[in-house]
Amino acid sequence: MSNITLGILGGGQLGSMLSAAAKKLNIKTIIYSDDKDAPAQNFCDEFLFASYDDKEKIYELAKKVDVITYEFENIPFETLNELNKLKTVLPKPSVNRLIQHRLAEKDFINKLNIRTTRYVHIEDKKDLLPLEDFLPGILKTTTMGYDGKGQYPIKNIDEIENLNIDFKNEYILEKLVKLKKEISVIVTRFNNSKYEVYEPIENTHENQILKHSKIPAEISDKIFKQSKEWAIMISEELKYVGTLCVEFFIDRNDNLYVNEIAPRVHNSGHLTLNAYNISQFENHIRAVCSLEQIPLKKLSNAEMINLIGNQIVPYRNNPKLDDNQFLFDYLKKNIKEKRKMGHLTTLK
Ligand code: AIR
Repeated sequence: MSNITLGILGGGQLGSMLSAAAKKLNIKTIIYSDDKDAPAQNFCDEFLFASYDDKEKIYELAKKVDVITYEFENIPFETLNELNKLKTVLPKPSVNRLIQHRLAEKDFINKLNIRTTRYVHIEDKKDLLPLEDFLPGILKTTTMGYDGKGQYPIKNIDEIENLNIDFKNEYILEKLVKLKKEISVIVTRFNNSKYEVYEPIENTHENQILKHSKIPAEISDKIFKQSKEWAIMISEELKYVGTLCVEFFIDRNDNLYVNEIAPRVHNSGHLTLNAYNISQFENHIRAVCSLEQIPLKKLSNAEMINLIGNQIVPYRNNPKLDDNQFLFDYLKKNIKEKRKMGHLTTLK
């Protein structure tokens, strides 16, 4: 019986699945969220509802736990940094600060000689005008975006005139690659520079939200090897502890590009719950709590579909599942358009 208590900042579905994995390892979890309806309160041992800048509550959390992690990169850096003075926060807060900022993140990746899309920093609408060469592209806020939030596709120069966005934020403009497909690689790095890497996962998106993931990805041997190598390089350079996901583009000439890094467990890795001996969630818990590292074993091919918005409803009412199907309802109170409400994994 372990007597570790883990604090988790953020209370969405990722927090739920982390809590469930921790429970299996006899680790207690305290979820801290600024959403009073946070679904992870259904899975944790204790729930603290407070804003992320509530100093008193943050101290209360620190007092109660042995180690702290987070499930959402939009947790303010100052909160993580304050907490890290009191108890160990893993992955370390500086990782989050780097990756929270798209420009810093991309500069970091390029310094490792790893290819990204072409990008420029945009502070004002007029910065866009000479950048026809970067179109079609996507304008993205440098901070605080996820699931397509804060992202604006721009097809051609005429569209710039009609852009109705707030330049109080900073942006980057990324040139689109001639996309063949998207994959992700999930890696868990342990304290001693050891790794467990999952095989590349092939992903499809709808309206900039992940819709479908599958293993094996239909990719060349070159891409299979390179994507895993780059994910390991990135996690090593960050001295990362925990589970991390690298999202990649593959272009029509079979070139690989890093799209972005998620410093956390990732939606594309939900199929690892059923397709591997150890899921991305369990590996994250093992790494941040310094538990034993167990070699990964793939048990099955798999595919996962996200249930977005109303798509959860028929599954809630009358789920007819086959033996090889696993339904996860995130138990979110309010169904909203574009909101991830659950997922269904099918083993193949
Ligand atoms: N999440 C974190 N980064 C990207 C995503 N999708 C997960 C986290 C977070 C939840 O989505 O688990 O807490 C927020 O979901 P929602 O539906 O409340 O916006």
